[in-house]
Amino acid sequence: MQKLNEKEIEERMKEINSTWMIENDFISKEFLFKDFVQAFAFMTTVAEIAEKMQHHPNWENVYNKVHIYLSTHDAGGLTEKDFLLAKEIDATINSSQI
Ligand code: H2B
Repeated sequence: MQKLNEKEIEERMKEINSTWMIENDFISKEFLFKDFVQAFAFMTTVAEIAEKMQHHPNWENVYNKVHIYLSTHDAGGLTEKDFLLAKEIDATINSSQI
């Protein structure tokens, strides 16, 4: 998969929710839930999506917070796949999130 250049990244950023941020070679977003169970349920859903896409997030979980960082390790930067996964992740969000 082809690494996106700066202009392509800017264009893709406009297509995803504005809560995603660029952090070095990653796009990142923090998700907040009612409690650990809700956060972990979300992570399970994202894990299933990631397996289907064969594209996996870097993430941190502290109690009710899940911080996701997306990048394409094989390409050494951001690719189309990261933006596709970001869209899929946002689509899973429901009332379990605060
Ligand atoms: N996930 C991410 N985020 N980046 C990758 O480059 C990547 C991946 N490569 N998941 C995939 C797995 C690759 O190693 C397998 C063979 O599809």
